[in-house]
Amino acid sequence: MGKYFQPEIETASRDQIINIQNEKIVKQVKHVYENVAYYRELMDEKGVKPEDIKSIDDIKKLPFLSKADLRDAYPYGLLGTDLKNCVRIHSTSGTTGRRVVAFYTQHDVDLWEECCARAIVATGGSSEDVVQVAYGYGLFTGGFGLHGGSQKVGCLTLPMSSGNTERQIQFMMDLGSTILCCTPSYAAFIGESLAEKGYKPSDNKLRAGIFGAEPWTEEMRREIEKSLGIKAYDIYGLTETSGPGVAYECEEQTGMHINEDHFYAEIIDPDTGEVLPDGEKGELVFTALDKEAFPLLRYRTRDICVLSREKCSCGRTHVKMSKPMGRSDDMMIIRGVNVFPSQIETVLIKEGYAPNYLIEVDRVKNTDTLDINVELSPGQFSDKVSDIQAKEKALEAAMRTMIGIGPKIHLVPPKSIARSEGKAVRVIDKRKLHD
Ligand code: DLL
Repeated sequence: MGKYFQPEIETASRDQIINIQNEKIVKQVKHVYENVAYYRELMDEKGVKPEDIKSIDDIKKLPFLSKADLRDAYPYGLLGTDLKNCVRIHSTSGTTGRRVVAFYTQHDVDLWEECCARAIVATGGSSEDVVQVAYGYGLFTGGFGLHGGSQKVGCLTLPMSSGNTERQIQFMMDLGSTILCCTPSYAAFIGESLAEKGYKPSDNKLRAGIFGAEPWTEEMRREIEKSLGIKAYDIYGLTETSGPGVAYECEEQTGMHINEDHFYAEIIDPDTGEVLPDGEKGELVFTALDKEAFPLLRYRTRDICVLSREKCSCGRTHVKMSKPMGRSDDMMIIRGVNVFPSQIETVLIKEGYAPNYLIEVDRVKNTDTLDINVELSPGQFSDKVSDIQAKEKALEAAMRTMIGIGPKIHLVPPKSIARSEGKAVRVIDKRKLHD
C-alpha cells in the first residue's frame, strides 16, 4: 500500500471535493426530509424545503441539531431507515442525561471503517503492520472503529480492548505490535508500566500510535512519543457522526484532515450560530453527507477548534481541524476566569511533572476554589515537608501565570491518582453537586 488508502479522494482537488459535496448534500437532505420526521419538523419550522438545497453552500439554510435534540429523539427519533436495515448500534459513554444511541447500516459501517483505514495508512500503516487495538470494544466506538479500519488495510489486528495492562504488554512484546491504538491517557500509562518493568523504549517494536477520544496536549504527545519510542498521531470522531476517523493526522502532525467527502465541517459562533470563516475559533458542526441510518445534519459537537486550508506537505487536500481546545461544556469558569484543563496539563508537563493529575473545583463561602492534585514520580518524591512545599509554591506560581488565577496545588505520592484505561476523568466540579 502506498502513502494513501484512497489517493483519488484524499488528494482530490478542491473543485472535485466541492462537486462531491454538492452532489451528496442534495441527496442527503432529501433522504432526511423523507425519512426523519423529527428533522422534517425542524426544517418546516424554518420554512426550508429539500428543493432549497441545491449545493453545499445552501447548507446554511438548514437548522442545527444539538445534543438536546438527540436526547429528545431518543432512541429512534432520528433514525433514517427501517431498523431491519441496520446492522449495528453504538452509544456514547455520556455520564449525564440519556445516552446517545447511533445506528449503522452495512454501508455506514463500511464508510466508517474506510475513514479509519485512511487514518492508519496516514501513519505509514500497511499489511506489514501488527495493530494493537486497546480502545474499548463494546458500545464505545473506539475499539470496533479502529479494528475495522485495521482489517481493511490488511494489518494483523489484535482486538485487545482496553485494560489488563499486563496482558497488553505481553502481547505487545511477544507479537511485536507496531501500531498502538488507545486513548492518550492509556498510552501514557502503558509507557509508564513498560518502564517499571525495566523495558527501554527501544525494546518494543511499536513505531506509531493512533490516540484520541479525549483532549491531549502537544506536551503530552511528546511525553508519550518519548516513553514508547513512537510517533503519536491524533484521531478524532464522535459516536453521533460514526466514531473515530472523522478526522485524523498525517505525518505533518499539525492538525487532523477531515474526511470531507463524508463529513462537511463548519465552525460557528457558539452563542449566535453565525458561521465563521476558516481560521477563526468556534464550535465545530458536522453534517454527515452519506450516512443512511443516523444521518445527522448540522450537528453541534460542542468541540471548540479552528479549521485550516493551508496546503499540507503530505499531499492530502482535505481541510484540517486543530486539536479540540476543549469542549464548550468542558471549560470551567472559575472566579469569572475561563480555564481549560488543557492549560493546566501544559503547565504541569512544562514544569517536569507527569500528566497524572486531578482537578477539583468547589465553591466555599460563595468563592470558587481550584485545587489541583498532582502526582509525583518516585524520583521527585521527598519526605522532607519543606521540599514539597517549595515545589507546590513554584507550581502554583507557574499556574497563575498561565491561567490567570492561583490554584492550590497538592503534590501527592507516586501512584496515588487512579490511572485510566479509557477516557481519563480529569475534573471533579463539586459546584454542580450543590446547585
Ligand atoms: O470518543 C470516538 C473516538 C474513539 C474518537 C476513538 C477517537 C478515538 P465519543 O465517546 O462519542 O466518541 O466522544 C466524542 O470526544 O466530541 C470530543 O469532545 C472528544 N474527542 C474525540 N476525539 C478527540 C481528540 C469518541 N482527538 C467526544 N481530541 C468528542 C480531543 C476528542 N477530544
